[in-house]
Amino acid sequence: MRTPLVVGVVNVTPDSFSDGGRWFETDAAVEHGQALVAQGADIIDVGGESTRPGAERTPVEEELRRVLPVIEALVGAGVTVSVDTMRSEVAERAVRAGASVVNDVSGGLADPEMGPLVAAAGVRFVAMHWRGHSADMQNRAVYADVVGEVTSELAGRRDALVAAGIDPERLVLDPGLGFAKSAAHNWALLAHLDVLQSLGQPILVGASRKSFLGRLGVPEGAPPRAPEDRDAATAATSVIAALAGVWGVRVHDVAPTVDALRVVAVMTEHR
Ligand code: PMM
Repeated sequence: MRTPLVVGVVNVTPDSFSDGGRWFETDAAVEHGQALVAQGADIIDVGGESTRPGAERTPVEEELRRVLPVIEALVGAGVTVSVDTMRSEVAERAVRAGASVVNDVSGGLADPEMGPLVAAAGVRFVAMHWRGHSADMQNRAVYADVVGEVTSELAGRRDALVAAGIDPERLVLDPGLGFAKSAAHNWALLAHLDVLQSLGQPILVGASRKSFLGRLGVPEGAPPRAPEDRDAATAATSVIAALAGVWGVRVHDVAPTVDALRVVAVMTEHR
């Protein structure tokens, strides 16, 4: 069994739920990306648009202003960079700046130019399960069978993206925990990663600091744990994902996940 890659998150945004505002200045974002690499991240995912539930869109010029200098500096320092964007224009500029992965939470649905652009660029593409923009996505968290529906909707995305020219070997699928999903939906998807794995594509899991983890051990009606107090629970989800054989995990706090994955790797050697 291969240990999953660790994708470290750098949000260059004033308002992300998990780390909003902390890495909003270019220098702070670059330094943070390098710190995550020092902790063992394989890829740094740079995003300039918050997708927290209820979020409005960021203007494209502002998104470019946020992410491009951070990507350029990290690539210049030898870091493998992913750009977290739903816009083909941002993806194109990011790839020109040296990003080698495009991570699109809409899986190519928000911008019809995304599939062809990524196909032409020949970079890796992460297509996440998505049912609509963040402003009202939680209204779309309606499933009779969340695992079956997410799997078949991702299979549909794969077919469309491959038809647009993306190399299947470079196409990663992601169940999109927290996006048009309730806590119960997220748990069901984590419990059935084997079903997603049966699609035959590499799978990325992004559970890090999400609100379903913030409810753990908290009495009904009490406020959730702060996002930074969800990192041990996040590392536990990384273990679940590793045991399912996924391609990668996307996390904010890299060190605990790297350690947790070491545990899985050494344990597996003794099987
Ligand atoms: N989650 C967020 C943003 N981008 N990308 C992928 N591929 N998968 C995810 O689960 C995902 C994502 C949520 O916001 P955050 O950057 O604060 O974690």
